[in-house]
Amino acid sequence: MPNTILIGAPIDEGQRRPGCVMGPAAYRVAGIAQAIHDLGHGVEDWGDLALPALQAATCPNPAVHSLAEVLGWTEVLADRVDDALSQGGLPIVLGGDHSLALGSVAGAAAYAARVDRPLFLLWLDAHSDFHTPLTTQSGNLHGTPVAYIAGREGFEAFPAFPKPIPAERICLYGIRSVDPAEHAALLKHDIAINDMRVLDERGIVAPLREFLDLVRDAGGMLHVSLDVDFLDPSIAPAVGTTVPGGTTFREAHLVMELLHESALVTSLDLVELNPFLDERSRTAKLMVELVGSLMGRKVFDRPTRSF
Ligand code: 5AB
Ligand code: MN
Ligand code: MN
Ligand code: MN
Repeated sequence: MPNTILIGAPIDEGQRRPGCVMGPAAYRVAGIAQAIHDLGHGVEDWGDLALPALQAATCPNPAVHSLAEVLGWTEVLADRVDDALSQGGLPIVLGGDHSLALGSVAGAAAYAARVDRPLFLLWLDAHSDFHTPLTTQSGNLHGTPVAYIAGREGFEAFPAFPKPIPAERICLYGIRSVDPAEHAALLKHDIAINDMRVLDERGIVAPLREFLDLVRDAGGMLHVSLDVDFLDPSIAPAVGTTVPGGTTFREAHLVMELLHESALVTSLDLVELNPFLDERSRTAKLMVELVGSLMGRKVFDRPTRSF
C-alpha cells in the first residue's frame, strides 16, 4: 500500500452553511493519522491548503456565488493531488465541502492521463451533484463536481477538465435526492445510478462488486469521493444537507471493506463534514472509522475469503 498523504482542504464556499472549514481540524483531532498508522501504513500530513490570490470570474447564472473562491481552490487542489499521486502516494483530501472534488478529481485525472491509465469515479453521496453552474438553482457549487468531471458544458469559467471521465466509468452510489435539471441530464448519460431504490432491492454489495470488476479489468485507477450525507443522518448528523434513508453503519463499513479488499482505490475525498453541527464528535469519529475499514481494519482477519 502506498504512503497515505493527508491534504487539508478547509473549503466552505461551495455552499452556504458555515462550518465545513473546520473539517480538516476535526479529522485530525479524531485521530485520522494515528488510525492509518496503526494499520501499518505510512502517513504524511501536508497540512491545510491556502486559497491563492483570487482572479475575477463571472457566471451568467446570477444564483452562483463564490465562483472566484471555488476556482482558486480547484486549481490548488488539482495541483496538490497530482503532486501526491506523482510521488507514489495515496492522497486523502480532508474537506471541506464537496466543491473540493472539482479540484481533487481534476488532479487525479491529470495524473491518470499522464501515466495513460483510465480513471474511474465512485461517488458515495445522497445527491448526484450533476448540476452545472448554469443549471444550479441554489447557486451552491458543491452540487456540480460530477458534471465537471463528466465533461458537461457550462464550466467555461473553470480550467478545462484534464480528460473528462466517460460516463461508463462513473458510479453514483446511495443517491436519494436528485433535482429535475440533474435528472434530465443524467438520462442523457450512461452513468451507473445506484440510487437507494437499486440498493434496497439488490443489496449494498452486488452493484459495487460489478463496478470494481470494471475498474480491475481495465487496469484502472479509482477515485472515491465520500460525502458525509451518504450515511443516514441518524448516525452522521454533522452535515448541512441531510437526507433521510441513507446507508447504515454496517452498510457503510461493508462498502469500505470491499474497497479495501479490491486494492483499487488510488485517491479519496472526505467531504461535507460540518463539525459545528456534530453531536459529541460522533460523525467525525465515524468517518475516521470508515477510513480505517478502507485501510484494512477487520473484525476477523481470514487468510482467504471464506464467505
Ligand atoms: B452535496 C442540491 N441539489 O444543487 C443543490 O452535498 C443539493 O455535495 C446539492 O452532495 C448537495 O443545491 C451537494 C439541492
Ligand atoms: Mn505541482
Ligand atoms: Mn456531494
Ligand atoms: Mn450530498
